[in-house]
Amino acid sequence: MRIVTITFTLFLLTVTRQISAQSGLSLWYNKPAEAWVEALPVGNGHIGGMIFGRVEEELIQLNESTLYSGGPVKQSINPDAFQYLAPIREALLKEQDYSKANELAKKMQGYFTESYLPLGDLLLKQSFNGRTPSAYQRRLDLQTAIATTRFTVDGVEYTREVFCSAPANVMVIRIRAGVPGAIDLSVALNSPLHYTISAKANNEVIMSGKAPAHVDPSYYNPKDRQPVIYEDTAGCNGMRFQCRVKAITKTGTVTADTLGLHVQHATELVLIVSAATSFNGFDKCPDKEGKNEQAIAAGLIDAAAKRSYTGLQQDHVNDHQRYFNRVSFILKDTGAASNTNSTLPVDKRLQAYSAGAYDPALETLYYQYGRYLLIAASRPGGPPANLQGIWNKELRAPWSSNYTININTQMNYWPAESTNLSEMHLPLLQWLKILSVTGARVAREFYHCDGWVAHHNSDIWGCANPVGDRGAGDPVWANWYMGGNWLCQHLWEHYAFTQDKKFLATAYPIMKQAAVFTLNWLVKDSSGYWVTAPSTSPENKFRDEKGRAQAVSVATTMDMSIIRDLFTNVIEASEALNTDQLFRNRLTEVRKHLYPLRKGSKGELLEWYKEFAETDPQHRHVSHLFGLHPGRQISQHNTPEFFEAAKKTLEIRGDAGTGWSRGWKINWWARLLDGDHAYKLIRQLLNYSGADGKGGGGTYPNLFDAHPPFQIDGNFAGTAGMTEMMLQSHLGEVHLLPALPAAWKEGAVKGLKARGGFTVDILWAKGKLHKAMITAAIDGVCRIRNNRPFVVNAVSAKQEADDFVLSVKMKKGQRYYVHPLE
Ligand code: FUC
Repeated sequence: MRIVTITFTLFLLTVTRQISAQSGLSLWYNKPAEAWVEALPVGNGHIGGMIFGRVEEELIQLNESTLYSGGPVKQSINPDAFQYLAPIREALLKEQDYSKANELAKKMQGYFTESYLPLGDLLLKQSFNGRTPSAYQRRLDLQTAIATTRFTVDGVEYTREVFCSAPANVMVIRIRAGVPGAIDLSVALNSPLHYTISAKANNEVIMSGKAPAHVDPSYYNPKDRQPVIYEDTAGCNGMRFQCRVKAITKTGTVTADTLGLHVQHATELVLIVSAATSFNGFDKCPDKEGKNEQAIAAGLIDAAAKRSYTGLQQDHVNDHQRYFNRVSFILKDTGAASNTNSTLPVDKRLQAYSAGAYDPALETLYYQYGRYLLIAASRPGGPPANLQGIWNKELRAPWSSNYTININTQMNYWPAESTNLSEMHLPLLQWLKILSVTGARVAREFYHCDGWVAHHNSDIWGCANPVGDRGAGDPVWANWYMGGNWLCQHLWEHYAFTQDKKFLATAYPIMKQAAVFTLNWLVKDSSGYWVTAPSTSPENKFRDEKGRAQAVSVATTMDMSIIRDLFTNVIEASEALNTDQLFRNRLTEVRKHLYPLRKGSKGELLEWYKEFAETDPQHRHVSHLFGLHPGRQISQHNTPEFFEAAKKTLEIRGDAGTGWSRGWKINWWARLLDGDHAYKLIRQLLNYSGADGKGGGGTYPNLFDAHPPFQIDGNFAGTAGMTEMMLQSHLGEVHLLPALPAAWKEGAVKGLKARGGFTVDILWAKGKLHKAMITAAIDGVCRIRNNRPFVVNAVSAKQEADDFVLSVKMKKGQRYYVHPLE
């Protein structure tokens, strides 16, 4: 017992020391990246870089977060769509003719979204005449957001550091040699888009280019059609872009020409990279009405060049740490002393973990990587993180690297609030304003409805129509009407966590107008319930009575769950703002008669209006569990029957799936309060996919999420899910350690956020709460829940079923300690 206490006290001391500066947070390798998914990402929400760490020909693949094909969404693209709405409803509600409904749905489609594009490659050629370097290491330090490559050739140590500064809005590269004058190097730029290279003075190289006016998705290849079109003579040509690199060295010489920069005899060299596009908002043609990208790129580089490297680096580190250091998460390594995992390069470590090795520090590294990636990909003022965050090398990226809003975009932002990165949520919330404008046009044009609607895909232009090139899309994904409604949850969540009423007042009209559309969209079925028709369950099919696979039906569980969630959030928002009582009453009334959740014959939650047979019982989407997560309709105490049904559904679906599907399952199992099963899914998510993705869903060598292919959402779902295991707050309570797995025996987390404006630190030992500290952002009541008896300010919690619960009146800014009663 004494030994345990001493060990734990030591652990606490370590925690206190480490928690403010969590150590070991880096990804390192002992060889350069060959594949893109081995390269290391840096970013400032605007510029993204994938660093390969190669010796003689270093490659940094570049992105600029606004660089998309196309221009503002076109209007009146399918004025005929509306005429199919009544027939499709008739086919569904009267005839139950799902095949007919499917064909009609196709007639109600618009155009595909545009594509997120790569900016180009930055190449650093430094010849060592093929000599083998020694002491090679490349590393990404998550705490400083600096990537370093280090190696020695002929006794000379070379160091390359790269970071993307948000304050200076540039990428900065410093190359150093251990021996004076040892750096001879050239810098080149190229791009898969149209571009030209020019040189300015003697030390700057400029790549100026043009994005295509349209790029088709990679899965859409009709005959007689160019997938990439540069000239749109009738409409709007694509955006211009520019990337500049300036070399600064005190010791060496630099010349510049159309091949790039040529540096000789330098001891230390700093390269500053700026990038800009002519993107000027969702409603302006980036060609005719574009911004002056040249002036922007030149201005940024000139401003940065006036600063010292140390000054730029210090500003960058301070800025990054202001966000990153808000949360620490450590797990005590209770494994054998011979555990050497942390001395292995990360890819090897992941392989060992994937084969079953115990490595809690890899789990916390993965956790913090999710937070690192969100800080790097999503910054206020910029666009939201897309399917690949901001990192994409392909002209026709998988699924256009767009916003897929039937799960993926939302998933990107699940950790934003709970892991104390609320500011990083803002790009999504700001973009919703745009989507509500384009979505209002679509609601009117396609359905003659008020309010606004968005379907399953969008982009920087706010595409809101059902995609499919007017009939070529499969309704199983294209004709889904809940994208906007679901995204509105993020507006509410931002308020729920921050309690920022000013924000809520600006968000409320967007939420309300989504509800207005929905009130227009709902119809009554024969039993008097409000239902949606047409309706799909992303991206799954059922078998109709004749055994045919079908997608389009009535009132899928996801539709009804999202609508219930939206209405609840709008009702609560109108209460918080003390506004709109009549509208609130209307929503409350309609909510009572929404088609309800139902159980199937296996005890599972039904996905469709009827108990249809499923075509793919292990399908990656489990959309009907929306009410369990990210919704709040299903819970152990409020809806025990559906709580059990949700569990059954997940058991039937199984634990396999694409990266993001596994990530969502962590969150679901956490909400089912089953920490061990959630932990099993962490292991599934951290399954080593290999650089080629052949290992299946999971994680690439650079810890990027593997669908496969790469899709960043799973990283964020992983971080969010681990947080849900330690802290939940969606039911109006701060639930401490709701789903702690046996594998996380002792640990500590600091700086998490809970709804209601609370900041929470938790320490646990032997799988039980040891101590927690809660601070409130506003005066108010905090209802605390834990599965063990506890006290706060000498008041004991009361037992409620298996748990203990206590409501504590809190004063803004004061600390409240939760102690277990032994
Ligand atoms: C949805 C998913 C796919 C993929 C794509 C981007 O279509 O069903 O698995 O994640 O989005």
